[in-house]
Amino acid sequence: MLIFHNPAHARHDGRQEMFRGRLVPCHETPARLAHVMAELQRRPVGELRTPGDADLALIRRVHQPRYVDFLATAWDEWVALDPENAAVDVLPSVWPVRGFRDDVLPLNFAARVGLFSFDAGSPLTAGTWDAARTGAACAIDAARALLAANAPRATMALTRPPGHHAGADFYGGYCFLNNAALAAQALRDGGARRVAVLDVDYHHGNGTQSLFYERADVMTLSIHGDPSTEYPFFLGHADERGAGAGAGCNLNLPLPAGTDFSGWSAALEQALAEIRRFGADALVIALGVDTFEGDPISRFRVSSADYLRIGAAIATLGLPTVFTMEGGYAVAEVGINVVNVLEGFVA
Ligand code: OKP
Ligand code: ZN
Repeated sequence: MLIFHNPAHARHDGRQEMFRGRLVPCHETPARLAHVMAELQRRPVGELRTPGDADLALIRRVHQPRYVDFLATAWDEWVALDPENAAVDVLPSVWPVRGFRDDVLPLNFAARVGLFSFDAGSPLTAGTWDAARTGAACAIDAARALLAANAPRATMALTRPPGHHAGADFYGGYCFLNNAALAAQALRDGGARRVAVLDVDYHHGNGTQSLFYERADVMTLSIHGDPSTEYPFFLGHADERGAGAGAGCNLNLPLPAGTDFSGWSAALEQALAEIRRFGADALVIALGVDTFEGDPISRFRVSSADYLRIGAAIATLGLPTVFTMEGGYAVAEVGINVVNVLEGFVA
């Protein structure tokens, strides 16, 4: 297994996120990835690499160019408004909801922040663009490494910020560039005919779903907390099955809060059966370990040992596989849980 880790990840270090009317410390911290790196030192399940330069042309095909331009310049624009802004992160405060226009690009910076975001929980910081762009490079390189001669069976983009909530032209849910979608598109570009993206993070992968919703060449599947009660609330229901050419190519498996491994693994078996039926020739796993029983912001009951079984079950598909790192906020256990999935997969 080849693991592309993001040497710029710690440059994205949000100070605070909005929660119930207060600014609270961010859950999505550099320490998360440090714990995975430390666990990989103890249990080397793969070879570590750093990525090359990000393929901006590919990023601008998966995401809207005007959104990519916004991310690349947002911090400088923010500080240009007032030099004292450098001590504060960017958070949105106004959004174009139903009835507003989203086809005109506002000149006002705060208005553009709202246009391109969907929550106030995702601070944009001085290093966000560098971290996200380098993370995207990890995902693209991980996909391309899978298609090379003598390719390993699996690769990973070990990165943060995560990606699965980011859509064509919006960020949110701690995500800015959709690493799993970039990996899937790189696999398609490299010759994979049908790609499945299976999202096992606690939260529905709304960005990935929306990016491929009308496409028949990329199937998206997500196992997650029921959006009636769980973030991101406004997408992820079972009746969302894809549209147009992509009809039937999206599968959501929402589960109630409190679901334990027996309930969760039944959904996993259903997702794996769908991937076999679809005839995928490559797989992307959006790997969040916030399904863990000790996760501070999620409500499933998966144990550390269960992650070994999850990795082994995914491996039964026998597909070339790219893992992308998504959520997991029980910081002390995130390394053990991620490496357990990888160890279960390669065993
Ligand atoms: C990102 B990923 C907690 C509020 C929850 C958003 C959760 C984003 C999860 N105070 N805020 O899918 O792990
Ligand atoms: Zn999550």
